[in-house]
Amino acid sequence: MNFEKTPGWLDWYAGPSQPTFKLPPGSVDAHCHVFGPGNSFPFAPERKYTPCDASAAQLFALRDHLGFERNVIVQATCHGADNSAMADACRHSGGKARGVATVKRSVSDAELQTLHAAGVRGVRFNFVKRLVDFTPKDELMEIAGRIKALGWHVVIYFEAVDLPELWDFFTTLPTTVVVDHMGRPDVSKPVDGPEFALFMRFMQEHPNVWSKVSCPERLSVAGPPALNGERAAYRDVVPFARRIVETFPDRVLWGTDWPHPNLKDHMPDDGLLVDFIPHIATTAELQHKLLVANPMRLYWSEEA
Ligand code: 0GY
Repeated sequence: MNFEKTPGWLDWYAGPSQPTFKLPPGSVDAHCHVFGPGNSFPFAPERKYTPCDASAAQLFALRDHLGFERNVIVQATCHGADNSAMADACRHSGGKARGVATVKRSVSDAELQTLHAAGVRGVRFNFVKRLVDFTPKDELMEIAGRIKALGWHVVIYFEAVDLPELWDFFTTLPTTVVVDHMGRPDVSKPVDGPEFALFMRFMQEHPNVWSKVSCPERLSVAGPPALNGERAAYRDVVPFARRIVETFPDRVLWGTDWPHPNLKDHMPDDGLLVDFIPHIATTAELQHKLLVANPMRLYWSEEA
């Protein structure tokens, strides 16, 4: 079967630079994906984009290059609720990858057990309208109740403007709830403004809510640095991520988001992304929580 990549969608950045920041031993890249390869793991018919292939072997090579020890592989919408590529990558990781799946209400208990054995520890509910069609909330709540019994959590992905409408649903979820990419704040607005204050209140009032302080390359308006050797990229995102890390140090995660689906204007150098970390987690203690202690507690609780 042949898959035509979505026009304009860039391939991931080959040959990422060596980060200047040395990751603490045991660091986890807690948000990344595998795509296909499409010939082995076909993309979902209902997908909104067709990515380039990005295999588990390529992800594990990036992990080693950047200095991570483990990955959390998150099911992306282009694979729908067929978790085969993600689960296969987890199974072939030698225990160094966990997964976050997408499931439908029709998923059987046996299928959930198989995913658990592969390394899955969460499900993802996606509310970004350009990525998915609407799923009724009662269906999602039923799934949340079932996966809670397995000790899994729920990952939610949404745009900041949609938080007020989704608030009641999110705050009744019965599990740990992990927000992707800080709830996608508009970083051209003030960090002390009402939109980001609402997100901070969401975390403050709900101790089961965690946030990934990831994806500066997606959120930045300033963009990457000029190609002049400057490694301080995406600085307009720093105040937002740093505020979350310093206020909720025990409830934050970080990930590369490799291979960076749906980026059309530039493809980030993953080495530069790693060099973003010490700007948002400014002490060795905060870095250890963000990169090691927190993801280990959530995904490898038996070892943490
Ligand atoms: C991300 C972000 C995006 C895509 C997906 O599941 C997905 O397709 O999450 C996006 O387009 O913002 O986290 O990979």
